[in-house]
Amino acid sequence: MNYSSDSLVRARVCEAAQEHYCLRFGDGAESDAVPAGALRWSAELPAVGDWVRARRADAALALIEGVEPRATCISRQRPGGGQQVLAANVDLIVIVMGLDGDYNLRRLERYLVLAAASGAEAMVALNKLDVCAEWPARLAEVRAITSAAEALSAHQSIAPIAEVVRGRTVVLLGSSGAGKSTIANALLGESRQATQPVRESDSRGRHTTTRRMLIELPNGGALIDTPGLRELALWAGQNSVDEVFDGIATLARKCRFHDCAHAGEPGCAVSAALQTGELEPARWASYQKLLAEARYHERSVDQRAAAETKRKWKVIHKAIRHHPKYNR
Ligand SMILES: Nc1nc2c(ncn2[C@@H]2O[C@H](COP(=O)(O)OP(=O)(O)OP(=O)(O)O)[C@@H](O)[C@H]2O)c(=O)[nH]1
Ligand SMILES: [Mg+2]
Ligand SMILES: [Zn+2]
Repeated sequence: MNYSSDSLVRARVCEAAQEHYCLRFGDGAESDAVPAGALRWSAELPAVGDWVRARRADAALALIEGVEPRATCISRQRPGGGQQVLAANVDLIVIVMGLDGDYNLRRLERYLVLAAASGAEAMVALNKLDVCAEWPARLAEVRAITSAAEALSAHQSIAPIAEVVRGRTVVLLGSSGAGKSTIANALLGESRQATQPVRESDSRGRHTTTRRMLIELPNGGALIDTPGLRELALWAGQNSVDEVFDGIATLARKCRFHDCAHAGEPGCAVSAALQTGELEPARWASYQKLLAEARYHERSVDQRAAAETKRKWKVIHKAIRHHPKYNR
């Protein structure tokens, strides 16, 4: 076997699911892959979009030896707790939301916070304008939350997003049935990804896409289609929330007391804005909810880090105690 370093090649992870990986190499070849021993025990397992160093054991299998540092990283809290990296090294996150029953500004805000924490740029694609006569009003509503938003019908034309996507690594995020795979197919110019009609009663999708997959785009760049997420617990700090709710964060700093709890204190700018209607109660509630979640996340990450440091030192101390030099 050849262990020389020049047999290590750079590759990109195009699929990552439970110990099974698929890599794409510079020459366009794809191969199944498994993490090498050392990597298997590290916390940082590769995610879709990662750049890795791999050794091609044979034509059918590669060994992943290391993961390159990530330029951006989209994470959520795994339903059972802990970090789940949804995609790495993404330039642009396209949050896809249907203009049918899927339309929900509060959920959109949650996606925006997740995007803000990732380091990637984000835009909103309001899909299915063909089934929603009041789409211009809804687009205006979304643009009041984030300026980077376009309305389109993936069945008619993807022109509104085709330009921003060109040449970059793009991930499509959104609920099941929002039309992510339909948009992916339109961008690819072929029906590669399976799609399925949504339930008529409530526009809910049928979780058609089951794996996150990176697909090369014909004009350069890459596209990651993802399964619709049922849950989206934040893996983000307070900064990301304040970034998305920029106006509210600024407003709250105008309260008379710097530690104002916005609960009826005199000179509270938030209460005043709620009273005049300048601040929508639902948006204020959404901000508070996400901020509380982000605070909780920050605390739990701190605790986890402290526990991890303690564990590491325990291992080191034990190793030192058992080292022959100290047992002479
Ligand atoms: N009317 C209309 N239907 C659309 C549009 N875009 C997608 N659809 C339909 O919406 C349904 C769901 O689309 P998919 O692309 O499968 O949705 P998805 O987001 O990939 O869903 P999951 O893979 O389950 O996460 C399909 O029947 C699509 O044909 C659109 O612009 N207008
Ligand atoms: Mg899909
Ligand atoms: Zn206040």
